Amino acid sequence: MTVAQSCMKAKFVCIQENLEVEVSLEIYTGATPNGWKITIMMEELKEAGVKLPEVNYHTVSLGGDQFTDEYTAMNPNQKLPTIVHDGRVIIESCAILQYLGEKFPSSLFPTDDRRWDVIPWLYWQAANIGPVFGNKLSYTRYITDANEEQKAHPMERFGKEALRLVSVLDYQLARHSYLTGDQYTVADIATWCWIRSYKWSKVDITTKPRVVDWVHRVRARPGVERGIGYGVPKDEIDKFSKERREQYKKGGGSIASNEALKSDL
Ligand SMILES: N[C@@H](CCC(=O)N[C@@H](CS)C(=O)NCC(=O)O)C(=O)O
Repeated sequence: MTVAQSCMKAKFVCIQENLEVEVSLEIYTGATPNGWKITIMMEELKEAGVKLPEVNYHTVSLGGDQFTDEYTAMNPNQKLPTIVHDGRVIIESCAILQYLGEKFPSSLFPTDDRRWDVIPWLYWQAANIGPVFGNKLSYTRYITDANEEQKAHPMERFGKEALRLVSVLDYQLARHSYLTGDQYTVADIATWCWIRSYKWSKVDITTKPRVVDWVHRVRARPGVERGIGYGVPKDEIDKFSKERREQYKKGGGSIASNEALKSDL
């Protein structure tokens, strides 16, 4: 189904809401750390026994789907993921996690005052882990339009900051078994999606055994196993093949290059 067709579908079911037809949940995502946050969340909700509406996945290929007029109308930030539910479009992966947590209650997102244990850490992920690990990854693997000398300063800066953030995570894990307490929540999902690929971004978390242990504990969850399988062959979930490394490098390189940076829509 094209983006336009699925938008129409979402609208159609909403119009029928008065007739008590179940509203579907349209998920626009892809095989990337921000994309997997949502596919993991959906699988975790299933694991939690939550009753979900009909869910339709639409893969956003970062070769250009994010820049089409239809996608931009939903997500003017032109990034994945995006969801459409009940006539509402939600952008930003962490806002989507919160939305799903509130709409489909489970232990993944407290609905009482304890949600304030979780929300600040979702913001922390969005404002720190994502951008810093994303930049570290870009300079480590993707950027081809800068030489080693030009890359040295941002590499050091984002590398140091990434390690500092890992030590913040370690501090939290010294006090309880998950990021925000003894309960696994959406904040763990959001943060884990970036930390788990520490080898790809070359951020050495191995000096923090508690963090390594948390990476393994989260990875062992059946919902996580299924969620990170979105868009990836089963035997490449934890280790990219040579071909996939090349494919990610090429795709990442063209997204990360200065040539690709637009200053306007
Ligand atoms: N803050 C956004 C970041 C989303 C983001 O950067 N998504 C990447 C994939 S992981 C993307 O769509 N990149 C495409 C591009 O930059 O053109 C969120 O959390 O949703």
